[in-house]
Amino acid sequence: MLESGFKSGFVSIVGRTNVGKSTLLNKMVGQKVAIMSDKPQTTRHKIQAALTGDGFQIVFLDTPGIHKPKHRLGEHMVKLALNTLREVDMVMLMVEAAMPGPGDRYILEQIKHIKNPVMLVINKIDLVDKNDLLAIIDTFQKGHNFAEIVPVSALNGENVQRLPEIITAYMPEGPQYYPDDMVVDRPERFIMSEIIREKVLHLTSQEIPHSVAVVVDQIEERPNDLLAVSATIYTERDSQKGILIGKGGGMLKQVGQLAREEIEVLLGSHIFLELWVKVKKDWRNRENYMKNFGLMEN
Ligand SMILES: Nc1nc2c(ncn2[C@@H]2O[C@H](COP(=O)(O)OP(=O)(O)OP(=O)(O)O)[C@@H](O)[C@H]2O)c(=O)[nH]1
Ligand SMILES: [Mg+2]
Repeated sequence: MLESGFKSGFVSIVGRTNVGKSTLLNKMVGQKVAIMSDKPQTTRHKIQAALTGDGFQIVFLDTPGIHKPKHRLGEHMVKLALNTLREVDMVMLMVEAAMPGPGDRYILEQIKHIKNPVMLVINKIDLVDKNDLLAIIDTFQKGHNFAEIVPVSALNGENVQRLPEIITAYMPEGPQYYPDDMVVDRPERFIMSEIIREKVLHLTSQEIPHSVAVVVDQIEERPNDLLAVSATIYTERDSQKGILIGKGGGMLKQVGQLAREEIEVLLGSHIFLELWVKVKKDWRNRENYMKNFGLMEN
């Protein structure tokens, strides 16, 4: 329904990997809709989440971090992110509070011809002192004609509450795209698989976080409000499978326990979580696997 005066639109959050895009999105919409980690290339999908307020609705797009891809999956992720630039009413370019590097310059080049407003969000200001921040703002300002520049800390929330009002000023009049009670465009099955992947990212290192995909195979309702969930963690090599299972199954147990606890809070039901680990060699270069794992559209 188009109410007169109602403002709405789409805002894509883009930037290098690990700058804090998903952390900011979660903070803005007030719930965890996207997983976060200190490992690069955490986000693999384009996730939409709505922030609805009095007279406005902003639909944010969380996107994979822009990086130099080393395989087909990476290429696809970067394309997903860059393709949003022209789909949205406003671009939110996120950088870290540091002098621009080659990665930032590449992205500035990509947004050069964007007609819609681009807002620069300088994140992680909790890590720099104010004088350095002024020099950083000054340098970025010379790199593009930004509609707005807002320094924030997505982690501690500094300045985050100012964003909706600033963004809404740039939104056109439009309909409410999402109902009031709908925040994220992804089903529970997707969110469960992401939570499991997040626990793997937190508990493992080096190549393992990147080589993992998670698919929820089955969700079955059992008596007494119990949900039995069965999921498979795919990885690329036998050695990685060994590490993921761990000594005496210890690693898998830890992943399962942390994921189960979070899914239980999310769904408010008791969860019986069964995890499997399988090897699909070189899956990140094979589109049929990427499609099967829900990482690419058919
Ligand atoms: N100190 C500090 N750390 C932050 C802040 N925002 C995010 N982080 C941390 O930065 C890391 C990356 O955060 P994510 O939100 O996963 O980053 P992302 O940009 O979505 O990363 P990709 O999905 O890989 O592109 C995590 O360890 C966060 O806790 C911040 O404001 N301050
Ligand atoms: Mg992310």
